[in-house]
Amino acid sequence: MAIPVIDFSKLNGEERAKTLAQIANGCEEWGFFQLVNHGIPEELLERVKKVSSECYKVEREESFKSSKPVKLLNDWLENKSGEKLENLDWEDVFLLHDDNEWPSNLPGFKETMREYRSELKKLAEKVMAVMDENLGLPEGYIKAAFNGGEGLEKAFFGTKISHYPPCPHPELVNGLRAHTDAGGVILLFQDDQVGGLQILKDGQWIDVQPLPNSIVINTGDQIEVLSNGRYKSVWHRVLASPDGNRRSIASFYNPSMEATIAPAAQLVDKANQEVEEGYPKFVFGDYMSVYAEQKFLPKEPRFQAVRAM
Ligand SMILES: O=C(O)CCC(=O)C(=O)O
Ligand SMILES: [Fe+2]
Repeated sequence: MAIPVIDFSKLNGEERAKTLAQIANGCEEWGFFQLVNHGIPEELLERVKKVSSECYKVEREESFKSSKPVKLLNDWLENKSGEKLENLDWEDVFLLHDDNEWPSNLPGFKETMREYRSELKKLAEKVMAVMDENLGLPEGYIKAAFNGGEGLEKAFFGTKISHYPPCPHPELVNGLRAHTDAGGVILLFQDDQVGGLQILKDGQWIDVQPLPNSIVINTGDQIEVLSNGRYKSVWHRVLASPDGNRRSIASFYNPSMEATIAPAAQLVDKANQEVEEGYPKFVFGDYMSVYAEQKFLPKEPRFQAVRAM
């Protein structure tokens, strides 16, 4: 079993209807799918791989050796206390967004990542427009919902560069613990060779197979709420591996912290609304406060907690 691979270029031709249906199926049945022929130039993707790997080697690899996961694993091995190291991720992470200080001084890093982020943001908006269409919402609905509205902060587009260095004891620790993503639409550019990302599908963990230069799309908790449960955010995790340094670059199109998120009125069945307690309506910043404490737990208590806020 493998997650769907969809040719995004077919959206603009005779196979548009079929491609829309494939994306609808990816959203409804999987929560994860891979796009090929997505329009991001290969040459740019090659540069992104090069600068992010160089950045890790030159600026980060050495300090990973004295990082928290390495220390905790070593302590554990000395003391042999407890079971698996449950509260730990074997990863090196840093974040890029529009107005951050650039975390790397490497030649070409800033220019390349700026260009990449601008392309990915456009791709995210195209994917969101497809979701609007598939859900029967007016064009631009999701984007507008993620923008805070007049006078409020705009939607947030962030990029997280992760490396999962080789781990001497992958049976004791996760690369990244299982979770669903908090935000909107996530676009992942994962390693060509080193796997490890898995999603939970019908009770089974299945691999998100590496496919060079594809972009993996998944939907977060906010798309689940907005779509009134049509598109569920799906559990995923990254396994640590004994060899290979896995690179992954996740970009997320999230609501503004000030945006109010609720199921789209068009998708709420009025007849059932009175008997069933559906998804809550809340301010995204409040959701993130809950998520910060409960990221690795099921999402339902998070929905309950923001309902009560
Ligand atoms: O590194 C990956 O492949 C997945 C990262 C992820 O799930 C996340 O950042 O939320
Ligand atoms: Fe995630």
